[in-house]
Formats: sequence, C-alpha cells, structure tokens
Amino acid sequence: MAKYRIVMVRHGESEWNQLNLFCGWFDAGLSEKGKSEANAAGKALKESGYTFDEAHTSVLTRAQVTLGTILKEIGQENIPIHKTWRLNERHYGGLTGMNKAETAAKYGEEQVQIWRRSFDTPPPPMEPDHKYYKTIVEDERYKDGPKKEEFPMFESLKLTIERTLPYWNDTIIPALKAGKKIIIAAHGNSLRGIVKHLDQMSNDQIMGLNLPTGIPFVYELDENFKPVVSMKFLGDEETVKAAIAAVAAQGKAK
Ligand code: DG2
Repeated sequence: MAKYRIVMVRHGESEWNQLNLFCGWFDAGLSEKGKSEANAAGKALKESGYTFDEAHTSVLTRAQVTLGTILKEIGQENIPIHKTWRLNERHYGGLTGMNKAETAAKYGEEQVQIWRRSFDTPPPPMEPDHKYYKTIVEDERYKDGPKKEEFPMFESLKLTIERTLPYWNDTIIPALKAGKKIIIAAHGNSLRGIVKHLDQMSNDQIMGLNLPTGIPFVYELDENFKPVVSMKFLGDEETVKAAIAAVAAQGKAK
C-alpha cells in the first residue's frame, strides 16, 4: 500500500535546450516555450488537486523559475523552498555550450549517446580555459558548496547520483517520513538519478530513459520507499511520448 507520495518535474524547456546546447551547470533561463510548459505543469497539478508543504530545487534558474511558476499557479508561493546544488543538472564538463547535433556530426551519434546516456562514462573535463569555466566556478551561488575539492569539472550519471542521493536520503526521506507533501523541480539527469534509485533500474535500463521538460510525474511509495506507482506523468500519453522522443532525438546529427 502506498504510504508516501512525491511529485517531481524537470524544468520547462530552457533557452539552451531550445538551441540544443549541452547546458549542465551553465545557468540558462527558460525559453518562452519553457515558461508555457511551467504554466501548464502548474495547471495540471491544480486540476488534479495537488498541494505541497515544501519544495526542493537546484540552484539553477531554469529549475527555480519552473518551480516558482508552478507554485504561483497552484496558489502556494509561500511554502518553504529548499535550494541545493545537489539537485543541479549533471556537470557536462568540456561539452558545456556545444551543440548536441553538431557534436554528433563531428564525433558520431554513438559517442554523443555515450556522453549523454552512459551510466559511468563521463564527458571530457571542463578545462580552466573553457569559455564558461570562470562563470561557473566563480559563481557566488556556490559559496556554500560544493567544497572546492568536491567541485565537479565533469560528471557521469554515476557521479551525479553520488551527490544527489545523499540529499534524497538525508533530506527528502526524513521530510516524507514527517508527513510533508513534497515537490522537486530539477533537471533531466539529476532526476534520472533519483528515478534509477527508486525503480532500482540497471545501468543499462537507465540509458533508455529520457525525461521530458515541464511534465510533472508522481511516485507513490510504500513504507520502505519502494514504488507502488512509478513515474505517473500528469499529461496525456501521446504528448508525453512525443516529448520523450524529442529529448532522445537531440543527440542525432542533423
Ligand atoms: C540538459 C540535459 O539538462 O541534457 O544539460 O543539456 O535538464 O538542465 O536541460 P537540463 C543539459 P541531456 O542529458 O538530455 O543531453
């Protein structure tokens, strides 16, 4: 029997999703389409009668604006919002700012698929002469963490999970146990990490999972935090399918 329920949502389309650029820890804003997706996500939650006691998000604007838009739509702007780098997108290393289709044309679709979806093959590191190195490393939002020695220069999904799961275990689980109704607004890969953990997906299975932007999904969990209901999207099946296929196709050479 389900004892806990939690809603998760990948942010709406970002300006860099729209341009098909590897984004990672670069702080892209939402595109106009992304803003509408965030509104639609809020409406879907409202129509289904969802309310929350607290919200969790990354330190990146695209996730925070999506969350803010949703909370406004459901009339819950005043609930506590917890922001953590542990829910950030995976750090895309040296790929940050590169076009996914052009990268596929240059290095091959197979290599891009490995960089985007393999469990433990990381992208190349972000070197100090990278265009966005300073923008990210010197960003004030990281003054309270990660620690200098923990600050990533690249992340595989495995490494992303290693820094996201402590937040799930130490913050989200205790809050659920305390009876809090929670929404998490985060990113394609930080959420894939949580989903892999919850559904105990193998390293191969997780490679096939793409999360659409701006469509909330629900997990219902039993007393041991095992899913009774897994990844139930609040959207019609065809729309969700098409949105997932579009994400998968971003790594194709044009
Ligand atoms: C995307 C995910 O992250 O990219 O960093 O480019 O969720 O913050 O838009 P998000 C990025 P893929 O792993 O799907 O290529």
